[in-house]
Amino acid sequence: MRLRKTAAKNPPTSLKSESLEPHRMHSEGQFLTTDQGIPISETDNSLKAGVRGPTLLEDFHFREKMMRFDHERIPERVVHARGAGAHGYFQVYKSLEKYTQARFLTDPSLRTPVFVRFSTVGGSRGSADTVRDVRGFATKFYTPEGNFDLVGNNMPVFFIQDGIKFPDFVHSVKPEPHNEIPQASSAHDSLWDFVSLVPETSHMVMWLMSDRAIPRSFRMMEGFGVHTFRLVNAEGKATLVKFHWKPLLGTHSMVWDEAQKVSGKDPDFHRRDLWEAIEDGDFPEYELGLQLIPEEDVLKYGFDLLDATKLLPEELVPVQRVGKLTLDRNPDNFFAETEQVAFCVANVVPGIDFTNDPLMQARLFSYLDTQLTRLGGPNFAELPINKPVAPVHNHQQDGFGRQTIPTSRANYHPNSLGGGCPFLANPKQAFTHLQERVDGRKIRQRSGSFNDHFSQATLFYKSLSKPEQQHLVAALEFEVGKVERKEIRERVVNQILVNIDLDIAQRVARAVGVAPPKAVKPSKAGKKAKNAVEASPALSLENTPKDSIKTRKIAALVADGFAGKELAHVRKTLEGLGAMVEVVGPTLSPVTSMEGEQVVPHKTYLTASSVLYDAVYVPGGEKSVAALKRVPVAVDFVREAFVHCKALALSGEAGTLLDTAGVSQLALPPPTKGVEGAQGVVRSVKTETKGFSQLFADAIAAHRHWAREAPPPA
Ligand code: HDD
Repeated sequence: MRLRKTAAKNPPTSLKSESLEPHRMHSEGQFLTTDQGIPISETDNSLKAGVRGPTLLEDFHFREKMMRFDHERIPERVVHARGAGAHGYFQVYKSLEKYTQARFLTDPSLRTPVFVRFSTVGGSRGSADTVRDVRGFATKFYTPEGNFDLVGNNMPVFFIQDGIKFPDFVHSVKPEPHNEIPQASSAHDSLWDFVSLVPETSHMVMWLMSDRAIPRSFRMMEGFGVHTFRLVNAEGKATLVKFHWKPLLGTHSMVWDEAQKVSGKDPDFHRRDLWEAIEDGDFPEYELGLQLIPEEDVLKYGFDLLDATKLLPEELVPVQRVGKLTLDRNPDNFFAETEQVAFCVANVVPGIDFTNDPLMQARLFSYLDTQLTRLGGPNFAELPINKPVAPVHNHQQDGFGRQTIPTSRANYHPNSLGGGCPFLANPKQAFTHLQERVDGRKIRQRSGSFNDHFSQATLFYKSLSKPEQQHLVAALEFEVGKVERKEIRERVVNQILVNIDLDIAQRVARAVGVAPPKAVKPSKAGKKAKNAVEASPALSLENTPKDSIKTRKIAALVADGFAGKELAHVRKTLEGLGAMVEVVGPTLSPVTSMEGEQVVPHKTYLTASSVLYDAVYVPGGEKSVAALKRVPVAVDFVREAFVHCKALALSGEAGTLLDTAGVSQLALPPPTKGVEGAQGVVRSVKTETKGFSQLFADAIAAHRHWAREAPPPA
């Protein structure tokens, strides 16, 4: 078993965490009681009339225990039901008072407590983590001026332009209503039916088919506020803003085959990864990035900044990194914190304001409304995890589950009985809605500036590296290939894909049994606007930082007779660089090295799997390698690491495992002297070769080695 670096809970680092302390139940050294505090000395037998007689109604302990159990479940979130949360803090680097009066963005000495919840969108609470989906990235800032919720995703755009279509979109992507199939998957008829009929989904669908939809970790994921918001300074001047989160570990993804296997091997993969990193003291960090745009530039870039299906390329307006978010404490209780946290896009503080993005406007209603059902009434803001650290005083009252005990007789405004309290805040400190001039007729119509649905879908595709493009096409072939109705497949190809890229359309058409289109048809949805950039390198994962192996997990595969000194050396180098090495052996009993030393494996070939690691290492040792070759699941480690393009280090005799795994024909020829690392496979002629560990570390830092990927079928 792996011992975590910090056995005890991290100390509460923030004001919010301290504010939760009175609500925590610490039961160490305490006896059992009922909810009424009555001591209980027997809880295994109900109260009966005779040892073989009926249970008695007066058994209040039984009744309470059963009643509480019967009502443990609450409705799961209608979307984003599966998630994982963490506490932390945010600190701005320098004052942004030029743009905003929000204190958490103007006071660099302030550590603002936060709670973050990451999620998938379509699956139920118990679904797997590594499905192809958008990831939610919702942050609650407990600022001195009240709660600010930045409820974003790991993709910068959205499927639809107007929130009134949200129920339609969500119905189409969720399991189909007649048989509740499939769980947590977009690869089915109703989603693609919707997509084929609603071209505004095109851009986001490209993101959903890209590697961004199968992140390696929540810790290695970007976040986006998606909409254009406003920052407002003390003089009332507004600046348009797009919010970004940039993970300091870089943005990294899995491959589809791996993600599907992880769903079975460890459905909690992302949740566990986040939890363990925080327990280990490897606190996830993200920088807050801002794209600041003058109000008058709202239409400058060939699209409308109020249209949530568009992104603003970083090459046009750079992302300024203004502060850092650190997640440093796991929740004490999943339900009380992660499940009960209630985010709301309408939770803004003075200095931040909305825009007329019709998707955002709908969200301002939906998030408040949904909690009434989910959290059982209007008092959810009083739940400990939702309660602001800023003082709360108002005339709201009563309702199910009220926690606060107002002490004043005056429950209305204005009043004299309560001395006029709570009195109105000074307008300079209060939230003041931006006095935007609005002039228009009531009309159910979309602005013409929202009409171009394809240019940015093309821009996204063109910005990807060749391997990313190949993954995206393969994802389309998989998803559309699962659609049963041919007319839907035809519409996806002929109404959507052909307008994005002819080559994509033709390749997908062939894969899904549809006649390949010949030329790009003019889009019915509107004329293509000219993009201000041809490609945006910032959108490709190829260009993410790849300079560290911090927190990466490496499996060291051993059997009796492995090269012990070599393993110790490689481990020391990798762990010194911040990676985690787990020894994987035949059983959990000690394994003996060729030098006679014993090592206790962390996992076995059965309990671990290549897909759960970033890289695989097999030390030399004739006897050990021969034993590994006899165990198919051990050989699978090498085969899968190779096929998934992960760093692979095989020293001495271990190099021959590539033959056993059946991938040697895809690998470069073995080295004839010393050590060699090509395409992420590091091999040496003998064990204990100089430079072996460092070459391996470099290969792990590169994340994946796509040159090894099998070429697409001709
Ligand atoms: Fe939403 C949850 C993100 C559009 C309605 N949404 C939810 C969560 C995230 C997002 C991260 C989970 C929050 C949590 O962890 O508790 N949603 C987005 C983004 C969108 C978006 C980035 C587009 C830019 N959402 C959107 C629209 C509507 C909703 C247009 C409705 C008009 N979203 C909801 C919801 C949820 C929700 C139904 C489910 C549970 C909840 O709010 O608290 O109200």
